Amino acid sequence: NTLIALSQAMPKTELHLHIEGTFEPEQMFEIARRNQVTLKYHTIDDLKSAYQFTNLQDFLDLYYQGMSVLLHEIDFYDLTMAYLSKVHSENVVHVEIFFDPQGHLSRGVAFDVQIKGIYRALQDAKQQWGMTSKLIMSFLRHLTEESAFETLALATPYLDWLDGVGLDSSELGHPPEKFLRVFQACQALGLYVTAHAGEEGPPEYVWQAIHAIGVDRIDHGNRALEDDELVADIKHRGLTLTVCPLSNLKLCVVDDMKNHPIQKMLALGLNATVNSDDPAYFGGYMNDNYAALIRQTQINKAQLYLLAKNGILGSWMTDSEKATHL
Ligand code: ES4
Ligand code: ZN
Repeated sequence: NTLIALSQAMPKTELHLHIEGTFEPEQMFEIARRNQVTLKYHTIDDLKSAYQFTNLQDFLDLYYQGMSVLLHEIDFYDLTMAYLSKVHSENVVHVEIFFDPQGHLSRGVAFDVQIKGIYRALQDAKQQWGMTSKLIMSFLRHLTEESAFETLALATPYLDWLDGVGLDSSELGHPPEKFLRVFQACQALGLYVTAHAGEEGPPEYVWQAIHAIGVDRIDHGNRALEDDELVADIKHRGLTLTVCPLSNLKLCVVDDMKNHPIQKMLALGLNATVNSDDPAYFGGYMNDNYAALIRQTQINKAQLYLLAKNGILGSWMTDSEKATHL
C-alpha cells in the first residue's frame, strides 16, 4: 500500500505521548526483576491479556500498576530511550512528551530521579539522531489542587528542562477549572499549557480549557465536535488538537476506527494531528496509528500530509525550527 509507505516515510512529530504509556511488557518485567518488585501479573501473556478496556479508568488502573516498577534514574532513562529509539526508526523527528510526576512521588520516587532519567535520554537522542524534544509535566486531575501546587514547587529547580504542563488522568468529575490557579502560576513561569479535554468529558470541559485556562493546545478534543460554536471557536483560534486514533479505539471513545472523526475535524478546518498517547497499551506507535487510519478509513494523501504538517505547526518549536521541517 503506497499510502502506508508514504506515512512511514514522512517526517513526523509526536505531540501527545505519556512516557509511562510506552512501557512494553517485556521491559516492565525486566525492570521489575532487577528492582525486585513483584507485579500482579505473573507472565507477559497474563499482563497482555488484561489490555482490554471499556473506558479510560479501566486503562488508568493498569497504567498506574505498570509504572510502579520504575524506581531509579536508570529506569526512567531506559524507558525513555527505548521509546525514542523506537520512534526514531519510524521517522519521528520531534517529540513533546508527558510525564506524570505524581504517579511516582506517591510511591516515594523523588522528582529529580524521574526528570534526570527522562531528560538525559532526550539529550542523548538529540546527540545521536538530531531528534528534538519538549518535556511536559502533567498534573493528575483526580488529585487535589494542593497536590498539583506541591508538584510545581518540586519542579521549580528544573524549569530549564520543562517546556510545558498538562492535565491528565480521570477526566469525568475533574474539570479544567479545578486547576485554574495552578495553571495561572505555570503560565506566569513562562510554561506552555495543554490539557486533556473532551476525551470522555463533555464539550464544557473543552470550553473551560480554552476560556478559563487559556490552553495553547487541546489533547484529544473529540467531544468538542458535539458543539458547533465550540468548533468555530477552536478553528478561529487555530488551536491544535492532539488526536490519538488507536487510543480512542481501545478506550471506546470511538466504536470503530471506520467512524473515527479525524477526517471530519480536518474538513471542519481544525488543526488535527496524529499521536500515539500510550502506545504500549493501545496497540501501536506513530506509524501504526497512521496505518490504522489508512486501512480503516478513506483518508487520502493530501490529508496525510496535512496531518503531518499540523504536527509541525502545532508543536512548541520556534518558527525557525518549524521551518526546517516544512
Ligand atoms: C491517558 Cl489516554 C489518557 N487519558 C487521560 N490520562 C492519561 N494518562 C495516560 N494516558
Ligand atoms: Zn493522553
